[in-house]
Order: sequence, then structure tokens, then C-alpha cells
Amino acid sequence: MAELSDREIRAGATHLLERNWCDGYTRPARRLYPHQWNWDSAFIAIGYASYDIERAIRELRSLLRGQWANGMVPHIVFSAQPGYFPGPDFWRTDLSADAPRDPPTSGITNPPVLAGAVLDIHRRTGSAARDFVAEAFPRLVAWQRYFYRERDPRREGLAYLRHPWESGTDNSPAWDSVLARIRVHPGELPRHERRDLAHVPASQRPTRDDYDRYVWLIELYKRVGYRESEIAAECPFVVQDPLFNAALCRANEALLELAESLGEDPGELREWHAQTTRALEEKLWDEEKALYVYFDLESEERIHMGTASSFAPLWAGVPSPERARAMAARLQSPTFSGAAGDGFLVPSHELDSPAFDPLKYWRGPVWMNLNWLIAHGLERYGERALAGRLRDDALTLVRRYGFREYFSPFRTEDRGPVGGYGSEGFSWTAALSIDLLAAEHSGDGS
Ligand code: 9WN
Repeated sequence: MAELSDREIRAGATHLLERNWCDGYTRPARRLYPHQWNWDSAFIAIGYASYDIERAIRELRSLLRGQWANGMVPHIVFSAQPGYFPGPDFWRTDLSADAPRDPPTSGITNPPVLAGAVLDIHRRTGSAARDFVAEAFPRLVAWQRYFYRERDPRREGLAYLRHPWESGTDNSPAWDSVLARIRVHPGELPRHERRDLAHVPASQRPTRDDYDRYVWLIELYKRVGYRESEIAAECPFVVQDPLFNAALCRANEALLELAESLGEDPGELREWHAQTTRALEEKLWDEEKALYVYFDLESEERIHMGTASSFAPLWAGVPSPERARAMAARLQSPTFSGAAGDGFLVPSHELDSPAFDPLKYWRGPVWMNLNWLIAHGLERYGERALAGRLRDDALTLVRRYGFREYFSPFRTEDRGPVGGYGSEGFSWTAALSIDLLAAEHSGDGS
């Protein structure tokens, strides 16, 4: 099988990002995702930062134009590009007093990876990007404050998600039992037409039932004018997620470093950071699985599922060294590495679960961004060989199959279907490949 060389990956990735660039931001994929997505832009900016700081800054400035008056940075900032559902006319965020009128946005958020991207720019440039960093800092703190004020009603230090799209891992099996609670009655939803199925086979995308529930939740937000307190009272989907909260924690860490260099008061950041670290440890750690799991605030029960997100707390330096060792062992167990130990890491869901599907989006495939952040986490704990394996697996997948949206975790056909799936020309796969190659060549991976 012909494989791309490192030089071809780098050239191909920069070329792809250029093609996906569109008037001030990078489309995650030209046809499937034509607008600006929040956590995509953070990963994409990390890729740009290694060769074009100005481009990285433009990307993030464009995203921050969408910030709401309550601090929330929305998961999509819409452009005039057609062809995506749900678009601005469906979200109707003009019903909220907090949403900007221009640009239009979605009415939910995304894992806060952005602060880490700003820190990356700061570390690479020192004082050269100081204006941008000083301008972004208060906005990033406002977003954190939004999470602790609006998404943590019990003041536990954990933010809840109120839509599967907020997690970024849209159709993860972790949401199945929570979404099953939403009964969609015939004729209840406004007419709408999915656009994703024009680009990707249905077998690789969320089901119709999933979409009905995604839309049902948007209808609820519109009905209450996007007021968080009313959503909190009515929403049947309120879940604490280990990746989202690891990102929250990582953002506090990044902001603490930025506060120090800008001479800003670190007070509330320190408190948030300590509280979220503790809460992840006490509430989401599952001793039996040796992983972090989910908590459903409606049923008051844990969702006992291991996913790629379950490893994200490593990235934020949350687990104790003993727990980190147990997690590293878990990653190499048949549940994630396959019976013969030769699967591509990290499948988005446990291989031995009945819900596992190697080709269906967040129910099994490997995603570049998860490998990237978990590899960073393993490095923090001195698990260099395993971190190297994650980087190598991600790059091998790109070498073989190109910049696909996701990949089957199987290495050879005797185990199951192999290959790249979802959209072609996916921006964060390209951007993070550039970063992973740079880490490989510098030999430190950090
Ligand atoms: C809904 C853009 C986004 C990613 C998500 C991924 C997918 C959107 C969709 O694409 O979600 O937000 O329409 O399916 O699941 O992680 O940010 O790349």
C-alpha cells in the first residue's frame, strides 16, 4: 500500500488548510461543515501556529466574534455559506438577549480547548502576540465564568452539557440512555431536512432518531428564549462529561499561565482549577474501569461507559500517578487495543461493548484530536512509549488513508473493516498532523 511520506503529509496538510480557509476562518470540511466550529478552530489554530501565527490569530479572532454577552462561546459561528442543517434560521438565537446579532451563531457551546490554543500562540511568540493574548484573555475568563455560573448549579466544579453536540462526540453511546428519555411525538418537530447525508453514507452518521432528539432540544431552547435557568429546569439532557470537564480544567491551567505573564489576578482561576480537579477525581473516577466516566444529573446516576473521552483527564494533569498508570494499562488492554493488542488507538468506544461500531462516527472510530490530547496527557505522566504509540497510530492512519474525519480502529482486514471514513479533507486531522510531526521530529512530543 502506498503511504504518504512525512514531507507529503506536511505539504498536503498546509494545502488542505488553505483550501478550507474561507474569508477569515477555516471550514472543518468544505462541504459537510461549511461554517466555523469552536473546538475545531482551536485545534486548527494549533496547527497554524507552527508555521503561520498571523493565520492562527485570525482564526481565533473570528471565532471570538461569536461570543455571547453571558460569556458563552458558541459551538458554531455561521457564515453565509449554504448547505448545513441546522443553520441560523433554525437556531433563531435572535430569541436570546445574550446572542450577538452579527455574526449569527448556534445556541450551545463546545469543549473549551480555545484557551490552550491561545497559550500555544503565546508560548511560541512571547511578546510579539501580546496584543492578541491580552485581548483574548478576559474573553476566555468570561467563558469560564459562564460555565461555573450557568452550568454548575450545585457548585461542584463540574460543568454540565445540555446537548450532545456540546460534547463534540455527538452520537457517543454514552448519550443513548439519556436521549432515550426524550420522546418525540409525530408532527411535533418543525419541518427540516438533514444535509449531512448528501455527503456521507448514513451508516457512518447519527441515526434519524438521534437527529430528531438533537432538534427537539433546540426547540426547547427556543421556547424559553435560551434562558439558562429555564433550560436547566426543563432540559432532560444534563450530563457531566469527562472530556468536557478535562478541557475546562486544562483551560484554567492555560489561563493561570497567561495570567501570570500578563500580570492579571489568578484568584478565581486558582479556585476553579482546584475545584474541578477535585470533582473529576471524586465524582467521575470509576475504580472498576480504571477510567473517568459520565454522570447523568437527571437520573443522578453514573453512566458506566468507557470512551476515548474517559482518558482526557490525563491531558489536564488530573489523575494521581497511580490512577494514570492504571489508565495506561487500560488503554493497552483488549478493551481498547483489541484481543491481539494490535488495534489502532484510541477507539472512541470500548471494542468489547455491544454499542461499538468501527465506522459510525463517535461509536468506535479513531479521531485525531482525541489521540493528540491523550498523547499530551500520557507525556505529562512520563508514559512516553505509549504516547508515542498514539502519535504513531494517528500518523499511520493519515499516511495510509489521508486527512479523513475518522478511521476504523482495525489495522488488518481479518479483524474488521479498515480505512478512513466520514468526510475527506478534514481540517483538524490536517492541522494536528502538522503538530504531531513537529513533535516527532523534535523528539519530545510535548
Ligand atoms: C455538529 C465540525 C463538527 C465537530 C464535531 C463533530 C461534527 C457536527 C455535525 O462536526 O459535529 O456539531 O454536524 O455532525 O461531531 O466534533 O466539531 O467538525
